Amino acid sequence: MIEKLVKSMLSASSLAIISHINPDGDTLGSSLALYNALKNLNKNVQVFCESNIKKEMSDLAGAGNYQTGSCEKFDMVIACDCADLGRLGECVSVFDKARLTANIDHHKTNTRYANINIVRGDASSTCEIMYDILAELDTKQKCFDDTVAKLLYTGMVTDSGGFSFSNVSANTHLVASKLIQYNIEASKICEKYLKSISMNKFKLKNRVLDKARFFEDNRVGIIHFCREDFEATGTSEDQTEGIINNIRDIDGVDVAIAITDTKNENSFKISIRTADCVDAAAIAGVFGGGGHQCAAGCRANGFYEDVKDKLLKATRDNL
Ligand SMILES: [Mn+2]
Repeated sequence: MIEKLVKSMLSASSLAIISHINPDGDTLGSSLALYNALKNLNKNVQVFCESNIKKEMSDLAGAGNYQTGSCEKFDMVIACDCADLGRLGECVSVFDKARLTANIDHHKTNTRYANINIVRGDASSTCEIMYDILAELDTKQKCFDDTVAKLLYTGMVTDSGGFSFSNVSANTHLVASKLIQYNIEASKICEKYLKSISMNKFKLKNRVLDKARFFEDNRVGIIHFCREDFEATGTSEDQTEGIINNIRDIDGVDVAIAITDTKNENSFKISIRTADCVDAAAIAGVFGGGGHQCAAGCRANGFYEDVKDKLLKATRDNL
C-alpha cells in the first residue's frame, strides 16, 4: 500500500493535504512533514485545514501556508490523522473533487473513506506511519531533511504524551531513534509542546481543576470549562488541551471527562480520557463521537446537567 501511495504521489502533478478540524500536533506534524517533503521534490502541493492554527503551533514549518478551501481540482488529495470525512470539515469539498484520494491515519475507528487507505490502529500517531511513507519516498527521490524530521517528532511526542501512553510500541521508539539523528533539538520540542504553559492557561487550569466533581466512588472525574472561566482568564476553547490529564492522573480515577462550552449556547465539546480498562471510544460513541481506547471525544447538545448525566450513564455502562 505504501508503495502504491508513493508512486501515486510522485506521478501526481498537483497535490492537496488536509489536516483535521481543531488541529493537534499529530495532524499538523504529519501533514506538514509530507508538505515539506513534497516541496523538497518541487511538487505543486498545498495544505488545507478548516480551523485556524493555534498560536503555539503556528511556527511549525509551513503552518503559515494553510488554506481553508479551493476551487482547484487536484490530481491527488491526502487526509492525515482524520478518522472519518467529518473530521475534514469544510475541506471535504477539496477531498471530494480530487481525482485520487488517500487516507493516512491511526484511529481504530477509521472508516476507510479513500481510494488508498493506510490505517494502522496500533500506531501511536499518524506521524509514526508518515515516517515509513517518507522513508520510502526518500529512497525514490531524496526528500527527507531536518525540517521533516522535526515535524514528525513533534507529532509523535504530542500524540504519545512524551512516549508515555499505552499505544507506544517498540516501533515508536525505533522511529523516534531515527528522527533524533537529525538536527531536531528533541528536548526543546518536548519542552515547548508538552511542558510550557502560558500564565493565562495556568490560571484557567487552576480554576477549572478546583471545581472538579467526582462520581462512582471517585472512579469518574468531570471538569467543566465554562464561558466565565475563559472570560476571567483571558483564554479560549483551544487552550483547554491537556488539562483533563490532571484528572485522569489521580490515583483511582479510571475515567476523566472534560465538558467545554462552545460559542453556541447549550452545545458542548466533550473529551474523554481513560485508564486502560475503560474504552473511551465506546463512551464517545454513544454521542456519535469516536477516538481511541484511552482518548476520545464527541459533541453534545442540551442543558449542562442533562449532558453530564447522560455522559455519566454512558460511562457507568462501560466501567
Ligand atoms: Mn493522531
